Amino acid sequence: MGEIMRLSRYFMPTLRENPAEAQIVSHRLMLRAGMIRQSSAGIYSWLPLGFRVLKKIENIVREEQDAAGCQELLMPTIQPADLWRESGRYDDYGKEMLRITDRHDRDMLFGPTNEELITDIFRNSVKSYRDLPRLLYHIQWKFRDEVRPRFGIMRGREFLMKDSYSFDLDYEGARRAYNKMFVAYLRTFARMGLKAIPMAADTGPIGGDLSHEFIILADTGESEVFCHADYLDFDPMMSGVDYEDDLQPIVDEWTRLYAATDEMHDPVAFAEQVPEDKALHTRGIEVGHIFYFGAKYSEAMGATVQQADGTEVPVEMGSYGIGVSRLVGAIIEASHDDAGIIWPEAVAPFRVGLINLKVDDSATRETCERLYAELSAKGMDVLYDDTDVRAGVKFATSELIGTPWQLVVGPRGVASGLVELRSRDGDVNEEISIDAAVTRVSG
Ligand code: 5CA
Repeated sequence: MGEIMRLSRYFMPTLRENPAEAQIVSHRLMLRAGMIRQSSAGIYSWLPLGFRVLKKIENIVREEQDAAGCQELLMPTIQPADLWRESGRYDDYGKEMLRITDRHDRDMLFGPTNEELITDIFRNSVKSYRDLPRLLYHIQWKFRDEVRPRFGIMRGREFLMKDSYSFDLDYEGARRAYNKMFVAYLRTFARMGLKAIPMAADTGPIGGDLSHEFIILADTGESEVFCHADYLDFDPMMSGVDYEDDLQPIVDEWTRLYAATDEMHDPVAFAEQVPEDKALHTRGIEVGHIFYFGAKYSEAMGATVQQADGTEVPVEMGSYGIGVSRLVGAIIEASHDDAGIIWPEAVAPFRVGLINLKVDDSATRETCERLYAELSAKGMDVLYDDTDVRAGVKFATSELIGTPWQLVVGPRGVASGLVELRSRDGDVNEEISIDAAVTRVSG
């Protein structure tokens, strides 16, 4: 067993009062739980508790990208302006791009996205159709000098994105890559306890003619959305999905019903296709966005491959983004109550909050340490509240930070071999033997 994660020594600066600057619940709770601190407008530090959640989300994204056959690499945050001059986006991007000059007076920029850089890597090393398809991704910080950074990390200026890029010989290949990402996204968000609905979307500065945004329904979301309510009953995990199969039927099923963001909304089609009692007109949070844009970048930047007959063609491309840091806020928007965050188990910073009600009692302390050791041995993340404060304060902190399980240990229970087990969602609240408790929370 490693070092015990003791709350008395853990850097988690919680706040009792609601911070005045936070307009939405996720921002309020992230500040109050000591997950993040703002360093300047739209730029945040991730404190230990927030960082744990960010890493868990990042890992789920990574596992699902890998499962879909996407390969991870890492591109830099700072890019040369010349690549963006080639694609024509250096001027198009306007004030949203953070422009930097190095000591040799070369124009650089902090990447808002990576289409140009990955196209440059590709064109320098891939020359033949035999080397296709390729599907690559990285998870890297981006910078967009947003006019109105707001809602904490939900619309930041610096934010963590997973971005994938596909390279194929023809439209059919590009469509296969698009479908792989479409299915991987459904699974990724479902694993985090989210219901993300793919919606027909505008392509904006990325460009192209086929695009879906993955949207979590939430009143505080920035996007206005219109969709068929039956999507909420679909099964996004699709266990047993084989990425080598034709995924078009799955994508067709998920795009059969009406779902569109504001920019793509067609009121006539919506009224025709969706019965009134199924029509959802609400708001949502965009957690992912996928694009097919064909030869937009490959043509401009000369990323061509030789075909079997010897002729050269620009590769067909798509790009696929997930807002990794935004997801932390989106999950909180979707899962909280008045007392605090209710983490889905897969992304919880700690699975168990172990609460010692009487820190100066040796039997209670020994029971806590034994529980800590047994849970850790089973691979459970445990935060041990060994602070010397009132029980009410401990419960409030525990509910604020939202660990899925709480194990409450006090001298009276310990004397009869019992601890109290509570689940954060309120479903479980019982006295249970110490051994049963370990099995129960690690099951
Ligand atoms: N190159 C494409 C796909 S890789 C791209 O940049 N797409 S994007 O602009 O839609 O961004 C991808 C995802 O990043 C979005 O779906 C959103 O979840 C997240 N995102 C975008 N802007 C911000 C921001 N200012 N703060 C936090 N997350 C953001």
